[in-house]
Amino acid sequence: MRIETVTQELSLKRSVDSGTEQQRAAVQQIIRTVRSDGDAALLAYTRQFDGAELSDMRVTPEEIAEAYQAFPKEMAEVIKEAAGNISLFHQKQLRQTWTYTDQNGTMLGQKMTPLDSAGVYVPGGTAAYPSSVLMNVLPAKVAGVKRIVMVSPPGSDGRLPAGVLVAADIAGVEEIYKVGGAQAVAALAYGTETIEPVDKITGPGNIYVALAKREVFGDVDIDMIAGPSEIVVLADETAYPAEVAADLLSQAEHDPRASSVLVTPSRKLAEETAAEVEKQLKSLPREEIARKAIEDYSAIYVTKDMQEAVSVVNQLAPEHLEIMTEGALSIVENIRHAGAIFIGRFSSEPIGDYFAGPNHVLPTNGTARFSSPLNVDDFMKKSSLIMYSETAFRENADKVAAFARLEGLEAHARAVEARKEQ
Ligand code: HSO
Ligand code: ZN
Repeated sequence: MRIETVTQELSLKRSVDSGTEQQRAAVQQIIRTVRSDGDAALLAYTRQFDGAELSDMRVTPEEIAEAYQAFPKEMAEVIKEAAGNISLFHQKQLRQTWTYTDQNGTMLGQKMTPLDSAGVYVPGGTAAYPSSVLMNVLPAKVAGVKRIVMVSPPGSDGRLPAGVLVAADIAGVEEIYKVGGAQAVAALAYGTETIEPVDKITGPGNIYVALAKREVFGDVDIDMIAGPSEIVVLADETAYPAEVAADLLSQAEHDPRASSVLVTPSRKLAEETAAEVEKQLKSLPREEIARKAIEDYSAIYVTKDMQEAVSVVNQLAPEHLEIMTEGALSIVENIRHAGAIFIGRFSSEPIGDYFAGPNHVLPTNGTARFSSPLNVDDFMKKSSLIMYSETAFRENADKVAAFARLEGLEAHARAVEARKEQ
């Protein structure tokens, strides 16, 4: 693993895939076809892209029962426990409607309403993570979204993975369709004979899914477009190299373009961690993926002190930050940009990926500078409430009418004055 002394510019590259012109055109074509041909288009694309011959995309209660049969009982229990932790954490985020009344008797406020419906995309293949099902569905559940739809591309046998179905059932999803890719996004956005449209689409996917989400945005809401996973470990000489290396590799194994970074003022830790990464890589089942991520998108930065290390972290604005230093908690106040902050030796990132409760859908690629983890607010909207009292109205009507005339909007001014006369 590359060790560098921090100078002015950080050399780290991160990867954003914004797709080619050709991919964009293909996605637009798929969306058009789904809009015109509905279910027939979905079934044809599923045959073409997933090699599955379906007559109905709906997942039946029998399929859910079969999934439970095929899935280890004790793992279903673990998923249930994780779901409980995730729900509890997200309940804390729930905002209530609020109002206040001033001494003039005017009432102002903000009314919270869950979205009517949300669609969750679950990728196929090896990235069909039951944990991501929980992380996308449960905030919507806690928000009070009534209709939650899940879509996912079937294997060539026409089935979805048992773990995904079990997680969806535990999270309370009642509508699941075996369809993926840009065609699934189009169906969620515009509807077909079988699939009613939704108000918001969340969940990760390949480049076609990402491009399709961008395309339908505006007609429906979408979540962020996630890039490859990233971890930054901020550590000093008190950290254990074997643990730091294991954590770096835990995210490197996600994607050949994942980014794992150690920032430390300790050259000794840097060198020992680099050696550990090499050693541990050799025994990983996903060695090839992790090695690419480590070679191409990862680095160890040695800084002159902890203050410089913190400044590097803020520059990186990582998706995940682990702090393994003396007095780790006291460093948190100096961290300005990170999607999730894991504090201390026992908060290894996978604890958060699966179980602790906070969401694992986080801003990547430096977007933690301005965005937040997926949360309950993403599935709710606010309406402002204005109930002006007569006293307040009479006191302020002239000011408002004058403001309207300043903007050349006479009808606005008269709407106010119409009431003044009575
Ligand atoms: N670290 C990933 C989430 C994940 N990890 C799912 C395992 N499964 C992005 O936060
Ligand atoms: Zn992970």
